[in-house]
Amino acid sequence: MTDSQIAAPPTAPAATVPASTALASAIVDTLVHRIGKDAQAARPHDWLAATIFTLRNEIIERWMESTKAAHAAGAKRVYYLSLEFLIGRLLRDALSNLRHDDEVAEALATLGVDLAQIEEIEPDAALGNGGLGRLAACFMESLASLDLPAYGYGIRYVNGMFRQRLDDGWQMELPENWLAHGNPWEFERRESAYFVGFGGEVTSAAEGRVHWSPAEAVEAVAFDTPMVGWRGKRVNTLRLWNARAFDPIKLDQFNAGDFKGALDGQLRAETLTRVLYPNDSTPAGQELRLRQEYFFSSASIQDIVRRHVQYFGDIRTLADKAAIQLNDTHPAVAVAELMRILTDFHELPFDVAWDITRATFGYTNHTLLPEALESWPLPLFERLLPRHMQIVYAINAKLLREASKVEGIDGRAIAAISLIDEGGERRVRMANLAFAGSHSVNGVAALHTELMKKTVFADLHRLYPDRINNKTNGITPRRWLQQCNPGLTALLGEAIGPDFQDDAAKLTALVPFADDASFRERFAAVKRSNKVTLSTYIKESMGLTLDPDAIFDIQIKRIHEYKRQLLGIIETVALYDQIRSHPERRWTPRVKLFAGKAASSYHNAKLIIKLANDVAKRINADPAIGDLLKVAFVPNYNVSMAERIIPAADLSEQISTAGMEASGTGNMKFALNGALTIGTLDGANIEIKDHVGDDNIFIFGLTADEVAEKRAGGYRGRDVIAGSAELAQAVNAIASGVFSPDDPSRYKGLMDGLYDHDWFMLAADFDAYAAAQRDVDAKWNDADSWGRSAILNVANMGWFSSDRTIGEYAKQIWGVM
Ligand code: BZD
Repeated sequence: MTDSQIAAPPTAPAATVPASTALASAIVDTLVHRIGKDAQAARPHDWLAATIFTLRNEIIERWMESTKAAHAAGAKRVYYLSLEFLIGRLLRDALSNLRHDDEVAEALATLGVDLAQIEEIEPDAALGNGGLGRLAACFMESLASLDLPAYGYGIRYVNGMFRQRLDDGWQMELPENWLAHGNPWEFERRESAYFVGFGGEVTSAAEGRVHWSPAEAVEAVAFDTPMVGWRGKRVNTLRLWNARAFDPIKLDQFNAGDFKGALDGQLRAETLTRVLYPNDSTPAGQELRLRQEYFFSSASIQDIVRRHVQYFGDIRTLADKAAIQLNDTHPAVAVAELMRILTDFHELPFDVAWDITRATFGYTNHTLLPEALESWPLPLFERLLPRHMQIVYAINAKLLREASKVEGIDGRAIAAISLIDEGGERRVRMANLAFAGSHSVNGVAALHTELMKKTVFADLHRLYPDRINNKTNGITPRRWLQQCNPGLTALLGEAIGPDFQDDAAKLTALVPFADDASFRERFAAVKRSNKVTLSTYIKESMGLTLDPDAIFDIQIKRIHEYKRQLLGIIETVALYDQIRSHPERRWTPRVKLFAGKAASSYHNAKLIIKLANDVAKRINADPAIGDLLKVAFVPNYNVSMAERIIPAADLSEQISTAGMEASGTGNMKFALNGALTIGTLDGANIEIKDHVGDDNIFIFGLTADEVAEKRAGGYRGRDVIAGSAELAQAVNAIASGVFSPDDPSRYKGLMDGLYDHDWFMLAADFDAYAAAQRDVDAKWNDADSWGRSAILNVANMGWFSSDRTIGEYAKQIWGVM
C-alpha cells in the first residue's frame, strides 16, 4: 500500500472539517497541534499518528492507574526478560482491546479517512525471529488481560527482523526500518538510564570485597510502550533499552580535527542496539551478541533492583516481590548480574544472595537442538565480563559440591552438570547457568518437557528432580481470533453469545453447532469469504489467481530443515506428477501456500525457498494442471501476513520431525481459526490432537521414540527411497533439474542429502504423509464431515489461549495468582 492509494482527506478548509463527533475533532486537534498539519495537508501517516496519539491519551490514564494500583497494593511484579518481542502492529490491537474500533472508524470516516487503510500502513514491530519472540508478545497481552502487574524487558532494535524480497525466487535480505516515521507508541524515559560496563579488570579491596573497573561503558536508556489488556482492564509496560554513549562527542578530539575519532564511542554504543540477530536456531556466537545479552540483562536487573529498593526498602525481600522469567538462555547472564549486584553492592553473603537469586528466577527452554544451546568461549566471556566470570566459577563450585554428594552422580554426570564445558575449547554453558540459577525450569509442551528430562537436562534433572515443569504454550485469542478474523468472531457471537471473548474456554459451547447443518453453512461462508480476501491480496501482490473453492493448504513458519518445508514441496511435486500422469482421475483442487524467512547464513534453508519458487513457477504455468494445483511462496512473512493468511486456511501443515519442534504456536492459530491440521506427533500437535479429537486432525508419521530408534539403528534414506516409487520419482525429478532448467544441478546436493544423511527423516515419513494428504482430499469432498471437524477445532481450542498458559505460570512459578 502506498500513500497515494489511500483516500484523500476532505477538500473543505480546516475550519469546516465535518468533525461530527467529539472524537473526530480530538483527532483533528491532535493532527494540528501535535503533528503540525491540517486535514488538507495530512498524509496517511499523519492520520495514523494522529489517531494513535489521540487513543494514547486514554491508554496513558489507564497505564498510570495500573502502575499506581500495583504500587498501592504492594503487589509482586512479573518481569519477562526476552531478547525478542515480535509484536506486530499495535493500533488494531489497542483499539480492539479498548472496544473503540467502531467508534474510531466512524469518527475517521467523517474525516474521509478509512481506518482499515491507515491500520495497514502501521509498520510491524518485528523485534523477533519467530515463535519465541511472538510468544513473548502474546504473553505481554495476556498478562495485562489477566490484570497482573508485569514488565517486559528487551532491546529497542533500530532494525528488527529483515525484510525478505524474492529475486527470481532467491531470498534477499533488506534492512527493515520500522522507526522511519517515528514511533508514536513509545515514551523515552531519559531519567531511567543505567550504566552498563564491559571489559576492564577486577581488583580486590578491603574486607574481601572486589571492585570491577570496566574498560568501557554505555548508557542504557528506557523506551516504554504500553501493553493494553483485554477491555483495557490493565495497561502494563514493555521497556526496551536503547544504547547511548556517555560522552557522545569527545570534544577534545573533535577540536583537534579528528571528527571520526570523536564520534567513535557514539557509534560503538549505537551498534549495540542497532540490529536483531536473524538466527532462530544456531547461536550467532559473536561478541556483539554477548554484548547485547549482557547490556539488556544488566539494565533490566538494575531497574528491577532499583524499583524494589525504592518501594520495599529491603533487598532481602526481592523474591517475594519480583518474579523474573528468562525467555530462553539469551538473558541467562542476568543470573550472574543479580548475584553481582547483591554481593558487590548490597554486600549480602554469597549464599544468601544465591538463595534470593534462585527464588527470583524462572527459566523457559524453547529448544532441544543441541546446536542451538548457547555457550560462550570462556576467554571471550572472561574478557568482556571479568567479574561475572568469577561469579560463574563460584556458582559452579557450589553446584558441583552439591552434585558430588548425590548418589548416582558420577564423573560423567558432573561434567555434564558443570557450567563450564571442558570438552575441547572451554565454554560457559548458558543453559546450565539458567537452570542452576532458577527455582523453575519449564518446557513449552508436554512432549518437549519430557524430552528435556531425558536428554539435554538429564543430569541436572537427577540433581534437582522437582525443578523441571511443563507450561504448554498458548496464543492470545484477541489478536489471533477476534482481530484477525472478525467474520468468524461475529458468527461465534451469534451462535454462543459473547462470553467466549472473556474466557476462551467457553468456546466449547460451540460443540453442538457442529451438527447443525445451517450453522455449518454459515461457518463455511465465513471461511470462503476469508479465502476470497486472501486471494485478492495474492492476485494484487503476486499476480497469481487462486480458486477460493480449492483446499487452501498452508505451511508458514521460519524455514528450517527440521520443520520440513522440503517434505511439503516434494509431496507437491509428487502430486503434480500424479495429476499429469492420471488426468482422468477426479482430483481435488489445491492451493499450496508457503511463506517464511531463512536465516541469512543458512544455505539449505535459502535453497528450499528457491525450490518452492521454482516448483511454483513450473506448476502454475502448466496448462495440463489448470486450477487443480496452484503453488505460491508468499514473500516477507511477518505477523501481519500471518493475520491475513491464517483466517483463510483450510489445512495447517505442522510436519516437523517428531521430537524436534518444541511446541509450535502457529499450529494453535490455525486450529483456532477452523483449519484442520495435518501433522506429526510433535510439540503441541499432540495436545491439539487430544483436545480436538482424533477424527478432526490428520496425524501421520514416526513418533519421537521411533525417530530416536531409527537414528540409533543405522537408518538410511536411500533404502526408503528405493522402496517408494512416488518419492523416488519426485526426488529424481528435482535432482535432475526438471524444476531448474536454467541450472539443472541446482538441487542435486539437496536431494543427495536425502539419500545419504536424511537426519530429518523426510524419506521415512513420506509415504505416510502422502497417504494422509489423500485422506485430506477424501474428507474435503465430504463437506459435512469437513465442516463438522473444522467447527470442532474452533470449539476445542480455547485451552490454547495464552491466558491459560499465563495463569499456570502465575500460580505455579511466579506466585502471583
Ligand atoms: O519457540 C520456538 C520453538 O521452535 C517453537 O517450537 C516454540 O513454539 C516457540 C515458542 O516456545 N523457538 C524459537 O522461536 N527460537 C528462536 O526464535 C530463537 C531466536 C534466537 C536464538 C535462538 C532461537
